[in-house]
Amino acid sequence: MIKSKIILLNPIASEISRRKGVLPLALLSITRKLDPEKYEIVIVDEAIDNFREEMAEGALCVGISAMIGYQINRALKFAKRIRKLHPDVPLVWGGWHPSILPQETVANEHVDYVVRGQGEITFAELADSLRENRGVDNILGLTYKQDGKVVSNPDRPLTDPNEFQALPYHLIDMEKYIHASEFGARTVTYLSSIGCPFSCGFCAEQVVYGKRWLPLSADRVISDFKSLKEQYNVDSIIINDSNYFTNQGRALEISQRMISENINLKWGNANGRTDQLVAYKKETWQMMRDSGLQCILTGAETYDDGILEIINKKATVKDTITLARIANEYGVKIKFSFMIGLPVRGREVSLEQEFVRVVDFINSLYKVNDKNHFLLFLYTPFPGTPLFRQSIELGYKSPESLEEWGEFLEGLNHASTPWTNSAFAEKVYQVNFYFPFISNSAYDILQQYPLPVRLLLLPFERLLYLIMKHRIKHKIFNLPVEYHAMKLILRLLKGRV
Ligand code: B12
Ligand code: SF4
Repeated sequence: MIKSKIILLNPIASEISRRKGVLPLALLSITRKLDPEKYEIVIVDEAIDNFREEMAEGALCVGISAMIGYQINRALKFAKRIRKLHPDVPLVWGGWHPSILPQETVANEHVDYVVRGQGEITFAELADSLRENRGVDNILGLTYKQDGKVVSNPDRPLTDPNEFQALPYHLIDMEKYIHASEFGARTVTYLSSIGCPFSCGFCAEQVVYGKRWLPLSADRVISDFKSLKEQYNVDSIIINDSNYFTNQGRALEISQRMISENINLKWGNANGRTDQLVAYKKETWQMMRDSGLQCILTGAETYDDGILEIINKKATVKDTITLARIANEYGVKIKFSFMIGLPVRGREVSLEQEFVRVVDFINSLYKVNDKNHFLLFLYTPFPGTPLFRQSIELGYKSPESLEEWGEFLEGLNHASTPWTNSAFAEKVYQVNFYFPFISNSAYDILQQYPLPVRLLLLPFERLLYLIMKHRIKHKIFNLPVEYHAMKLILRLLKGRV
């Protein structure tokens, strides 16, 4: 049987994906229902590989993954180059942004099809239809152009991810992705569940996975961990799930089996909710810690229960404080993420006051465990979410075309809403920049850099710690000489670390 060539492109999503070799999990996933007898699959990851448009010569289609911001920008650049040289090769877009705004995405001349949401089956059906020259009107979850009009077929119900085979890692050069991290010398990323049953007002999860949470079974996770260890000798795993801890029974079983089956992997950055984690039993915390859990990522979001209600968080400030205490008891670090500048109607507290209160709250959490880590983001409205609609009502002007969505988020120190401004955005960015240095785990974080860079940074680490700690503690942010110097050094090092 003659094989049809399919090119799958992962444009870089930000400078982070370029540096750390984030696995192209989405592209690996969507190959799983393609018949290997019929298709030759080429995965091209911009962070690792050199894409040349000649590669698309004779391809059945090119699949492109896109999340909001920079990845769209890069995706469009590739799509334009391919279209120019191979105008007959269909361009199929998938991922978060096309799933949230499929009609607007397909309206672009460099997009022929949009695969909405979970892509495995829809993409395989589309590939079969293209190969056999069949129509696509019966393919669920597909949006496309027909006779100059945009057509959206009905949604595809979600498929239990346990029905899909393990990821075909052999399609990529894993050695290029295994990287040193704060958790180990050979770290990879992994996904153990899709979706999230909650509906926080700022989060796009509910739009793409409809408040469903579908986990891989403990059995499957353990078998995947074992094969990652055996085949690739990894020593640590970064969990990319949106909500790893939704089912306590599963989390406990995975940890118990990691211990009883001697898996010996460090794992971390798993996302969890404060309210769910504080309800976990002592036994589960112990097992998770003993199985190698290093660090949990959680959305604390704010210092105020009223704001938590506005954003439909369904968790309280008390949950945040309790989680900091519990995790500290078990020696697990927490990365607390906060956001500031939400679209609040009839705002009673000024942004400056909100800023001071957030920093005060963060200072109080440092006292619980000074190894904790914090992230502070200026709120950015994401399409499809309830707070996006509220932001529009409050005067926010959103990007409209795909090109504009690609420019969106350029530089995170950028104020996108009318109730913030660039000086305030810069201050938020400055504080966010300080956090890794003052977490008292800066040494662990430094481990991911090559030795020469570590040697260069280490002597300054303590000095920066003292200056930045003083600034955060007393909220003095003017004349930030060290901030600008560090930014300059990091810019110079970019591409070399
Ligand atoms: C790893 C990650 C990143 C990596 C990059 C990943 C990459 N692709 O290179 C980094 C760290 C760089 C990153 C950055 C950002 N990210 Co991010 N990220 C993730 C994370 C945690 C995992 C992505 C992943 O691999 N998922 C696993 C795969 C299997 O799932 P999937 O992507 O949904 O893929 C399925 C379908 O979407 C579809 N599909 C996907 N691609 C394609 C392509 C084709 C051709 C087809 C047919 C189908 C298809 O099929 C797949 C299998 O079913 C997700 C959360 C999550 N759980 O998914 C957030 C997530 C995607 N990120 C998000 C956000 C908001 C960001 C940032 C904007 C954050 C910020 N404030 O800076 C930045 C964007 C960069 C910028 N500043 O411009 C949002 C999405 C927002 C949106 N509307 O697009 C998510 C969903 C987090 C969230 N819950 O809010 N991110
Ligand atoms: S809990 Fe996290 S993933 Fe779930 S809706 Fe809220 S922010 Fe999104």
